[in-house]
Amino acid sequence: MSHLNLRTWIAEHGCPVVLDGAMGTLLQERGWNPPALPEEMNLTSPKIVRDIHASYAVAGANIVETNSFGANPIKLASRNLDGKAREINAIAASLAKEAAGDRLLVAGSVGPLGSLVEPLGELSFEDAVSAFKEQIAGLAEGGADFILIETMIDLREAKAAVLAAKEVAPCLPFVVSFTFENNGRTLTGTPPEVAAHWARAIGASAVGVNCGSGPEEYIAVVDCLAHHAGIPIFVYPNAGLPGSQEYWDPERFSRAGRHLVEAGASVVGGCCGTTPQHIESLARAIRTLSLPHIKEIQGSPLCSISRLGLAGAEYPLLVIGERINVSRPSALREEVSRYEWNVLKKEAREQEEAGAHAIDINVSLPQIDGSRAMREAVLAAESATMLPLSLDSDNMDAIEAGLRIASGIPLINSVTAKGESLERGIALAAKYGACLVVLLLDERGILEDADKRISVARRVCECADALGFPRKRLFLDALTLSVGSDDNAARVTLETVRRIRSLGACSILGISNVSYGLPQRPLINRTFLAMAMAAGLDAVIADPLDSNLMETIAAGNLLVKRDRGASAFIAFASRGKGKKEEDTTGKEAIPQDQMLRAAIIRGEEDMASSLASALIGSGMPSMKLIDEVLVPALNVVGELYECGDYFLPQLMSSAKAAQAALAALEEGFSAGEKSLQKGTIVMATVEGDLHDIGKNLVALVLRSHGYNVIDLGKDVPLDAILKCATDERADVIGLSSLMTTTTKEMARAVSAVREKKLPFRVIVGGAAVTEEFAKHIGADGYAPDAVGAVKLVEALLSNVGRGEGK
Ligand code: B1M
Repeated sequence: MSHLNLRTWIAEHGCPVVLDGAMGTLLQERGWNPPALPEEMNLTSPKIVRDIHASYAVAGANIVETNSFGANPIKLASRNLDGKAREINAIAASLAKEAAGDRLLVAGSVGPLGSLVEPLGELSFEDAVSAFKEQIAGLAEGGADFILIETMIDLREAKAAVLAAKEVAPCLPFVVSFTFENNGRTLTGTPPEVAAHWARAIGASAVGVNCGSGPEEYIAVVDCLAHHAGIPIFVYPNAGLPGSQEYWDPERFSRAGRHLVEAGASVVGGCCGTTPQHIESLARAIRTLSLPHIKEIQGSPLCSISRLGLAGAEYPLLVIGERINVSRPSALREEVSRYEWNVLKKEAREQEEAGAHAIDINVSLPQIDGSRAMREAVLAAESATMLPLSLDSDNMDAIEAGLRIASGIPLINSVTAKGESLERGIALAAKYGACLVVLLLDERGILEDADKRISVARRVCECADALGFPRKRLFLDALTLSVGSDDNAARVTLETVRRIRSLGACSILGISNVSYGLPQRPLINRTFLAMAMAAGLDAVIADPLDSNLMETIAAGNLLVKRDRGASAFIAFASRGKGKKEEDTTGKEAIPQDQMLRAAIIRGEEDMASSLASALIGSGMPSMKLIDEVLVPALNVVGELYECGDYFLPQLMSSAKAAQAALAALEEGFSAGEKSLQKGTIVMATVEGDLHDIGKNLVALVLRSHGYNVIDLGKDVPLDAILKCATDERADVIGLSSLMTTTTKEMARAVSAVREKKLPFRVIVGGAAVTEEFAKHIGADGYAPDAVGAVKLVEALLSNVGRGEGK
């Protein structure tokens, strides 16, 4: 196996490196036909694949990518080729290697699996890792020089691919490249700064951006990556937006390539729509430019899928919320002992709202499986908050279980400076791209003076250096002891904090111990915190719901010059004012319908379900609840998504909460005229469309009015709908669509029914459909909502002898 140092290779190249261009279009020109997968050509037409690589080499590419983008066992299964995944990848790599010779590098291409990973989709994280492992093992076997994990939109899926690479091909460097939308984020909400910090932390040799809507859109993305990555940047955009316009010609593409290098890219190539001509022109255009300087990174990063929190001298004190801790009896502890997570989610949400920058999770109870608990707790917390997580346990197996699944850069809390504990902590943090809290105590226990604690700190830093782990990702805990039992305790801690800065690591403290055994603890705690901030404290583990403490932090940041222009303090002060006004007027209980609305918007499934049941129980008519609470709440979610405040994960959480509320309504509806059998309706959301909440609702209400409704679900092909309607001798086909792109399926359905002279009426509805559209496609009717659908069906069926003659 190769021991390439990709960063050095790029640096020694002397000028920007040229990556090759698209493969699919060229394969299509030479005989590849879907539904066969392009990667099948590795088996059936190896010469064609090799020739394409060679044409890119001739064009001036310095790196060629294997024809293996979708050659993972999950995608290959659609062609019954999953058993050949390793072989197809090995051949892909060897074909590229043959064309590349010794002069060029071969990048082993690894694209998304084609199934979303939990919790966005059904695929388990470990199944994703296994699928990637098979692919990467093949690429390594065939001689790829490095692994290029590309077109990633979900940080968790990218992490599965990275872990697979580390586990099956530990000697191969890897690069992770993301696809960003025009709003500057991936579809799941990751911005470039998070992608950049995460890729570096998890050990990528470079971070990249590829595909997308064209080179110009990526200039700002590359600029942002360059500020945050600290590693080289790959960029290989499409030659314009696929489908919507003609692809760009080579000249225009290569001009944009120059701008991408100027923005900070070290490696430039092409994605969809690019050809050897584009690459030749690009190579000519960028060869004369200098390699961009790689900027030194500021701050120590923690991040979630969408938020970055930086710690360090230039940044506000990083507040890690401490409330999710089962060490004391509480409702949280009760729930955690049953692996239930409602209180945990609530605590996570409340701490985020109170201004925490990260959330600590301690769910270690002796009677439960620590690894399972940590894993489930991480997923639950991530569904409730957008903040990075701190995984708190003395059980390293539990920490590792959490680290595997956590997205972004979490914090490990904590290890000691004792040899084995420290080394395992650093190894875990390096493998999973985490930061690490190290308590400054060693085999001798807690040391009583600052000199001794700093000598431990120095040893920790040297150990990290020796293992190649950056000091920036160490959070050294100077240890807080009670001034009640030792009046020198706080001074020693503060002095230790002051001196940690010079070691290039971060300092961190939990503060509440300082007042143990004394009266007026909150006063002592926040005074101590203010003094620690003056001494240069970078991060604190504290209760963000303690408003006095948060006030001290806001003012402290301002006073120690960690709040430029006082903007954070002013924002904090105005928020506080609003809150106080709210507090005086908000004494009455919030009405349950408003709580349900909020629960759906926040994606609180259990809460939505119990509130919906309670509202129905208190006599609220189901339709009123749907029309006045559920639908408006989802409309707010849609608006939040549209304006970029929500991303796919939040959209999905809200959808699940709405479904839970709907399920709670179902019982009330089933008391309807179920037995009447007034006619048969086949319902479906059309092919390509995954929205089914509205369709489920229409089906529910029709059923409650005595119709026999056969619900085929979502994303249903037209053939299946027609077959079912025929088999079931349906009276009506009801189609739902929420995407402008999928309404054309409705037109196809109406045409098919008319052409085949089938005896069904077709009615349509859904947010993307209008009365005019229904008329235009010749549908038998349109309904704006569920009640409208019942009226429509009743009108349609009262005009004919229903079911007769069938
Ligand atoms: Co998506 N989504 N979504 N989404 N989603 C919309 C529809 C969107 C408008 C959001 C936005 O950008 N503002 C937008 C579509 C833009 C467009 O094409 N014009 C959108 C997008 C872009 C997407 C994705 C592409 C996001 C992405 O991946 N980047 C993706 C597409 C996936 C796909 O379908 N291929 C996607 C995914 C999802 C989730 C899976 C996360 C989730 C759906 C989960 C599920 O349904 N199981 C989701 C959700 C929840 C929404 C919003 C927020 C809410 C939809 C909803 O359930 N509304 C939605 C924004 C919005 O609508 N405000 C949005 C409540 C529901 C009761 O209303 O379905 O209209 P509705 O049904 C009504 C009436 O229309 C009528 O009766 C119902 C009751 O009054 N009705 C009928 C419905 N069907 C009928 C049939 C009839 C008669 C009446 O006769 C047969």
